[in-house]
Amino acid sequence: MTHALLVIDVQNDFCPGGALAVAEGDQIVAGINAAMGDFSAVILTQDWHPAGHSSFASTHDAAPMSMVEMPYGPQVLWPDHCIQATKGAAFHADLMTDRADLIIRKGYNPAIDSYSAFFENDKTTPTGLEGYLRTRGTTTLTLVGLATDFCVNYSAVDAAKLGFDVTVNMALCRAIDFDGSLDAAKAGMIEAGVTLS
Ligand code: VGL
Ligand code: ZN
Repeated sequence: MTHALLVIDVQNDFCPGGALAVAEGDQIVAGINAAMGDFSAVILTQDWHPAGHSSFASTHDAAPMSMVEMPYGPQVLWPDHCIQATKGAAFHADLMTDRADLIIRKGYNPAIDSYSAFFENDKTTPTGLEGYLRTRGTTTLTLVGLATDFCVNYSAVDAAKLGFDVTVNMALCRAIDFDGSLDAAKAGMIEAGVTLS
């Protein structure tokens, strides 16, 4: 049985000074590094968008944080962030990336955003992470990272729906907290059977 640590999007653009900065996003890095030793697998996710991605407000000549209706449902329009191979898409310099068994990228499809590490925002296109975890015998997951209310939330809920035993270590997450999103995310995770610790 493998208990994996899933580290969500600890990237420069989500840290102070980044394009989609999460308050105190950098303050979880040391704690995440320290936690890695407690797990039999460490997996990092990396938000990885092509320039002109459909989730960018600039692509739609719209205001950042406005909403748009996509074929797969409502989508928040974000500032340009985590563009492939830029400094903003790189992991925070202090994150212990050497310890990772797998780095899984998401959001590379120009037409579909991907908050979850398991499925794109159409809720059907898989990233392949489920198969990776199952073939490694993983039953239990602990999630940490950025942002609590978007990519951590969507990943945790999908993982629980897929039947994994899921805990989110809230002390090692930070939130965007936009328009009530953090409270909604917490309620949704609990509803899905995720343990918030
Ligand atoms: C994220 C918004 C857009 C996240 C990624 O990592 O939570 N949020 N892309
Ligand atoms: Zn993104």
